Amino acid sequence: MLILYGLPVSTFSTKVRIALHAKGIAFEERLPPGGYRSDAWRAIIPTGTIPAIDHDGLLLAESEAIIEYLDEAFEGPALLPGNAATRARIRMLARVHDLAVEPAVRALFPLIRDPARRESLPTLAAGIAERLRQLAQLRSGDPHWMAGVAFSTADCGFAVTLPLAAHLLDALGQPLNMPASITGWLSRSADHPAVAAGLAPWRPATEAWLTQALAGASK
Ligand SMILES: N[C@@H](CCC(=O)N[C@@H](CS)C(=O)NCC(=O)O)C(=O)O
Repeated sequence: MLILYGLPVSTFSTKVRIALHAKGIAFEERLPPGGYRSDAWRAIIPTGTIPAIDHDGLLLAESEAIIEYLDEAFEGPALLPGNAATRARIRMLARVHDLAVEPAVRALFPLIRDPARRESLPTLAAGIAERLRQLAQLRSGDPHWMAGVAFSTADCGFAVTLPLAAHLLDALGQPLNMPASITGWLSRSADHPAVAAGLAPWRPATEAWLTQALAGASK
C-alpha cells in the first residue's frame, strides 16, 4: 500500500496527488503525524515538509523525487514520456514551477492575512505575470500540455498553482494577466480527470482557508 502524507490545502501535496491519479496508483492519504514542521514529523521526514510517501517502507520527500519514483516504479501512463530532449524540457518546466512560479504565488499568502501588507500587491501581481510570460515563452513550441503532446510531471504542479494564483488574486481584487497560451492550457488542465480528482480535496480546503484568513484579516 502506498501512503501519501499531505494536507488537502497543500500545493505540493496536491501536485503529487494529481500525479498519483494520473498514474492510476491506489493510495491512502494521511495527515503528517503531529503536523508538518512538528518534531514528530521531523523524526520521520527531517525537513519537516509535506508531501512525503511511504511505499512499502520506502520513505521519500520532495515532490519531484516522489513523482519520478512513482513513474519508474509503477505501470501506467508515463509522467516523463518521450525522448531525452522532451524529458529534459519536462524537467526544466517542472523546476520552473517549483523554483520560480510557485514561490511568486506563495508570496501572496501574507497579504491574504494582513491588509497592511497589501501595498505590495501590484508588485507581486506583476511578478507573477512576468513569471507566466516567461513560462509561455519557454513552452512556446508546446501547444497542448506544458512540455509536449503528453500530460507529464511538468503539468502536475501548474495544475494547482495557477488556479491558486487566479483565486488569490481574485480574492484580493487584482486581475491576473495570463498569456493566452497559458489560459488555454489551464482550461485543458481543468478537464483532465487526474487534475479534477487531485483538486477535489484541495478546492474546499483552499476555500475554507481563504474564507477564514480573510475573515481574520477584516477584524
Ligand atoms: N521542495 C518541496 C517543497 C514542499 C513544500 O514547501 N511544502 C510545504 C507545504 S505545500 C511545506 O511543507 N511547508 C513547510 C515548511 O517549508 O517548513 C517539494 O517539492 O516537496
